Amino acid sequence: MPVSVPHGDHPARDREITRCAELLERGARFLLTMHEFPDGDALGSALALALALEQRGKATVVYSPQGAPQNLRFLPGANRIVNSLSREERFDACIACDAGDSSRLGPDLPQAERRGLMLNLDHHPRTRPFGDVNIVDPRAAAVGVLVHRVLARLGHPLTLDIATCLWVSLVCDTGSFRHSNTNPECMAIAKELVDLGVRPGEVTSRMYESQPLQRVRLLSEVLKTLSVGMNGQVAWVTASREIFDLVGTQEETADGFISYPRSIAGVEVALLFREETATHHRVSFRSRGKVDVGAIATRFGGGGHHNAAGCAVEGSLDEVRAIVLREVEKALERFRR
Ligand SMILES: [Mn+2]
Repeated sequence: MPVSVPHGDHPARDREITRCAELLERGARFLLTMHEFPDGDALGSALALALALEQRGKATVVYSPQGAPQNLRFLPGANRIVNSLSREERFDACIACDAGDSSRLGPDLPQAERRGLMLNLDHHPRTRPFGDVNIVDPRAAAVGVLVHRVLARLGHPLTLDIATCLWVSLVCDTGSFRHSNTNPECMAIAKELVDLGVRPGEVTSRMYESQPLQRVRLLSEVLKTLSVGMNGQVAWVTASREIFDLVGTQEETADGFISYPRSIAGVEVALLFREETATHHRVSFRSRGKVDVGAIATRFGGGGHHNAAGCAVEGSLDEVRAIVLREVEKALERFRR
């Protein structure tokens, strides 16, 4: 049963969706890519579009330098992801999903003359519209919602594989339909996807209940670093090189650990510090809503949303923690009565 879903009530945005659909119809060979260290939204939206394009007789290459994280390798099409591109590759168009910023696309992205037009599908509010066609809608809960709008415009029927990719995109960016971005459009699409045969319980089990033992061991070490400040309004954990070496695992194994400091009562801002090298640290932020952590991350050259953001900061672990926490403190002080 078809479900009525609003596809872009904004006229300019609606035009962009039509332009995007026309470009996809015209081209024969497409490059699909996304931000580095992709999450379920980046991968799910890119793979959904790639599967649909293949069904429409197009050739597609899906490029992600880090491939797919272990818990997302079940995604239909994930086995086709390439982590490098040769200099000879040519495309009619390139589609960037969930990029946030052009600087977050992989190093092998071909120059404009070889990659064709750039389609930018995004919902990051601060995204600089780097595409030739930009479908950027911060109200979209996930980029999967934008892919759904484009496929609806094309009149493309959703297969179970496409539906599964879109479902993962929605589940990832709404925190399994728990976060404040969960809106009627995303729920209407979710219903359509379940109608098509997606099994939410099975996807949950694959995404969140198939952890490698080492990840839980890493978590137990990282949680020992939990610190709280600003009268309990800020909580942070640190994944140092020492901890990664102790457990014998990589930085991406700590993906999602920020949900633990975030879950503490009274915490407005949660942070995860990840030591990549002694002088280079990745910082993830989550906000309960008061503080715009996207603005803080942007100040450090990163980016993101009001409630979820990230950046990389140079300096020792102690220095990075001090300067970042100082910015969070300043942001919170504005709300003090
Ligand atoms: Mn996203």
